[in-house]
Amino acid sequence: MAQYTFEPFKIKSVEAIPLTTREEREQWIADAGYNIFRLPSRAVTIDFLTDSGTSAMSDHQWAGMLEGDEAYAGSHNYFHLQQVVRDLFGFEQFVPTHQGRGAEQVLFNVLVKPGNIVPNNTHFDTTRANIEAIGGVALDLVIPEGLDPTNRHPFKGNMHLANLEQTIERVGVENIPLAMMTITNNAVGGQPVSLANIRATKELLARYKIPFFIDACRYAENCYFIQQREDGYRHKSIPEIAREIFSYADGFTMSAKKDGLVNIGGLLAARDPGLFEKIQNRLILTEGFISYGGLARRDLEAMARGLLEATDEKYLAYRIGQVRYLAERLLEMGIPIVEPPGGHAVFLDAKRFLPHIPQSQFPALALTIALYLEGGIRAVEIGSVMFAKQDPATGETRYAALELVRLAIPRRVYTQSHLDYVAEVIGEVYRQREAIRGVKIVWEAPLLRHFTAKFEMV
Ligand code: P70
Repeated sequence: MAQYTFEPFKIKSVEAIPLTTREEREQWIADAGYNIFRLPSRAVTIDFLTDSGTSAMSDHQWAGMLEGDEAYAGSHNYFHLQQVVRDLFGFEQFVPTHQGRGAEQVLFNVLVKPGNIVPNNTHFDTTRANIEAIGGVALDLVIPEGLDPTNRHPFKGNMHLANLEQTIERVGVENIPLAMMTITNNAVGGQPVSLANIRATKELLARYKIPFFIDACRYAENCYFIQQREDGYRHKSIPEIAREIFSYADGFTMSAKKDGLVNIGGLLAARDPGLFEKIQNRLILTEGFISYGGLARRDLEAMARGLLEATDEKYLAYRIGQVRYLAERLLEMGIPIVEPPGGHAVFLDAKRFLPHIPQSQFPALALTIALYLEGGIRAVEIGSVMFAKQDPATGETRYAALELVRLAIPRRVYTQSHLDYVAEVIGEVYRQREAIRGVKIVWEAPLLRHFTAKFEMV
């Protein structure tokens, strides 16, 4: 039987969970055009849509909110955040942003030109879209193990270094304004990247003088995996590992809605003074002044405190343990998932779960709908609705490499019995899997279509 690492906190405030009937859910999901993003949260019993901005803040963070000094410029909460960014990441120059994509938008607008290429281990949806919106090309270069759901490589998020070098040689340094590394690698299953791989990526890029940026939203979870799995790090603390990771970076973007343990907020940091000046100017134009970046100052205080709390080893052991617990319960029932489980979510492998549904009928979305209908669980499709592309030359559809359903677990929100309920619901859906039908798109937006598209059952 799977082991559970108990919560290193007790509950001070509670929020009621909506309970619904199957008839109600059938109505809700049809009204939502079969898109779980269109469901009102009062129709959802267990909300595993995302771990982003959905965490529970601590009493210490809430107390900090009351200490928000709502000055437009130079609030003391900004200086507290500056101290934390310096201590944790070793960066002197940073700006707050309203969330991760705010940082991406500012960075790419000052660095990326149409036709430029931006390699990454794997871009997530908004990073890719913000590069493409400028006319750039977002390139995914994860190692092949990362695309094999059953391969138990300990660092499946790693960058494919040979492919990165070949890419640089092929397209030319002048066409690559920066390269990125997403830790953990969300799109392939919340999989970690090793410190050896981060160091080697930096060394390779440094030889070509290409700036190296980290997409840092789940960096603390990545640090925990390094501590547990990588030779030489067993006795290093999480902040020590973080300092080493970021010592290799020329800058980073971060959605603090993940390992910042806040409901809203982000960060953008860069070492180069010339670049940082451009960042500040763009930030003032689009996000806000440099000492608040689109956030209330109370939000900066919550972020400063949350960033520190997320590096606590007892918290991380519970956090990663919770994801592993759900994964093991599903594996005990023979349910196909991405193995080993990653840091923030369990990913169901829809290609193996629903082999009778072709990719043209979006098996991962079909499974997402089935989970909602069976138990009011809201998961998210990370497959061809999110990532399929039209080949510009032939007009043919290139489907996503993986068809996954992500069960993203909000931090410090759900307990073991919630996870047991989720496992039972998925077990029931698995028993009835042959009856699940595919879906087709009836309406879609030109960019980031997954958020708003409407579907019909085939
Ligand atoms: C998620 C959300 C956000 C994200 C990320 C990485 C590696 C940047 C960002 C942008 C997005 C999402 C997906 C499905 C449902 C809801 C939300 N990821 N880099 O859940 O950050 O959202 O703050 O602008 O994962 O993975 P932000």
